[in-house]
Amino acid sequence: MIAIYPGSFDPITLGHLDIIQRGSRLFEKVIVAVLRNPNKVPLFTVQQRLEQIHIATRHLPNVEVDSFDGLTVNYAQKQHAGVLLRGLRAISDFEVELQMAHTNKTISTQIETVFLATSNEYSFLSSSVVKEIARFGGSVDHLVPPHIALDIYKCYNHNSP
Ligand code: COD
Repeated sequence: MIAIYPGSFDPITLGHLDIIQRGSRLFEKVIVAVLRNPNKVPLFTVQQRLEQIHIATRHLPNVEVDSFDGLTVNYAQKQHAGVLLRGLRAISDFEVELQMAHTNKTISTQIETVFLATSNEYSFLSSSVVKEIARFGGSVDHLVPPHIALDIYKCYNHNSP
């Protein structure tokens, strides 16, 4: 079974990578799919995010990286995927994710959403938290892979604190 792990990944964090790693043990193939979203101004371009994720997942042979636009379920069908993989950190995630899963079910009954609970050590972690810490000069070395930390420091014009 092929699983799509869709998201913004701006940038990808150790929390996302934990879900990818664990998902790669459950599914034949996991496609990490970055949404090309014209309505959001991201920190990193889609191309930069694809490269960041590619480097961060290159040790996982059954993980691929791609970008998409439009509806996630349409993209999943095009890739012959049966599952959308999502991560859950808290009740607040659950509410949003459940609504998204139900919405997606109304568009395609053939795609199932599978949730993996966050690992304890990443339960607080989000791309927004990473950006906020870096914006105010803090270290994100413990939150993202080293090559992504460097990209982030470059964006905010500071070196590793
Ligand atoms: N631990 C575990 N899981 C985590 C962690 C963590 N620390 N951090 C994030 N996650 C999970 C998130 O809960 C999510 O499941 C996934 O990782 C990706 O997170 P983000 O924030 O990078 O991406 P999102 O949630 O913004 O992505 C939203 C989509 C792009 C998937 C969604 O907007 C979408 O499908 N858009 C396309 C249009 C569409 O199909 N709409 C219909 C559905 S409503």
